[in-house]
Amino acid sequence: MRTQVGIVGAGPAGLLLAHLLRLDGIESVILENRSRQYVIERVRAGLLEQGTVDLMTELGLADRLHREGLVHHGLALRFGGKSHRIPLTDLTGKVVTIYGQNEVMKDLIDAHLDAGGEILFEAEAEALTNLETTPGIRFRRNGEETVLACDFVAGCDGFHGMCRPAIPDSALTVYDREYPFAWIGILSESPPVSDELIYVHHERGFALFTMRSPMLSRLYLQCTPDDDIADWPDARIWEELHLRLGHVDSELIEGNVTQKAITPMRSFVVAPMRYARLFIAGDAAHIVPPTGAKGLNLAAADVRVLARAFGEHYRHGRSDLLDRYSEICLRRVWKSQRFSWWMTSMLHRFDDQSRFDRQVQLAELDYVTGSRAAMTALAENYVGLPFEEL
Ligand code: RFL
Ligand code: PHB
Repeated sequence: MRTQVGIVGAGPAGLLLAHLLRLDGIESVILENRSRQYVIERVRAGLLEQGTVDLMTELGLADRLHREGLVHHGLALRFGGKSHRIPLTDLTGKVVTIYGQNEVMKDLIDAHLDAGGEILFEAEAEALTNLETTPGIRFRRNGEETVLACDFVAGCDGFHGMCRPAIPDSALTVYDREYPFAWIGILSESPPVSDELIYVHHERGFALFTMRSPMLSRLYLQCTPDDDIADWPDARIWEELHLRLGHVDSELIEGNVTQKAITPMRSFVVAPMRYARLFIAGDAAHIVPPTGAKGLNLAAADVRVLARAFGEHYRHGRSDLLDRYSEICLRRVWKSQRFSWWMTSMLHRFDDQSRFDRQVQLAELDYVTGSRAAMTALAENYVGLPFEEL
């Protein structure tokens, strides 16, 4: 088996890359260890930057996204029992769109298969071979081992994948930060409490009120990293959501909870995002805490650069952009890291916080919601910084 670019992982990074390459006349094969059903049903991100929506539109993949996505022009930061609106569009001229990652996955998978693209589901990549010369990906499918030979490997296999660990430790620098909290996330069959997202800073802990559709709410609560989901029956979650939200104009309606999970929080980067003929992208190379809604958007920004670099290589025989891939991506990655860390630090409860630190945190919230300059800084990061010039 042979292709030009062997892609490990059919998440947003792997699939967007495959589409970009196909449109540029470059062959790829995607290996995905999970089933198609599993990949489509996995509930994760929900907020797309305008640049991500524009990329999907350019690729001709955004018909349903434009029909069903919810366009947002602002968000609320809520603390001290009051909501403060950040008018994202007034401040930046841009919008963000709520459209579930699982819907993005459905659209990308359907369109890629319709166009004759190759995705092997339930095919687990086990080892990468000859990365310096003639790469291969050894994978197992239906109990059989096969090698996919390729010119390059794109490691799009997420944080727990096998591509990053295939790079010798001595060739990578790891930057890591863990937070002393996690999020419980639920999906509830009930209308959202507000048309716009509400990020809540509360002494009981952070909460986020977001949505998937006018009839489906997505809700998050700060919890501890060692919390057990079994200790969070629905009634306890709703009680906490009510307490942290406090009194707002419309009522928080409780619905049937269809999904419930705990997500740990970390910030993580490896550099460089390349080793020989292996290029890593998306969560395989970096993780952000979800408070800034950047993970999927960063994955899209990485593969936009990577696809362009492969295009230059195959069309003009030039490797300049491949050589600069990591450096170009990491500039955006670090700005997203900074923003996600900042939002996380400003909005969460820290148990070991000193009285001084607590007052500084409150002053930060007061400043961010009171100064046009500070609101603009938040807004331009939130809607997404411009793509890098290539
Ligand atoms: P993914 O999505 O993890 O996909 C990797 C794929 O690789 C497969 N795989 C393998 N396949 C073959 N062989 C192997 N050995 C393999 N090992 C792994 C996996 O099965 C999987 O299909 O990585 P990718 O493509 O880099 O995409 C990253 C995004 O999924 C992630 O950053 C976002 O979900 C993060 N995120 C958010 N991002 C946003 O931009 N906006 C948001 O609003 C947002 N909210 C969130 C989030 C993530 C969350 N969780 C659950 C972590 C909210 C939450 C709660
Ligand atoms: C979501 O809708 O799931 C979502 C939105 C914004 C975030 C994180 C998650 O910051």
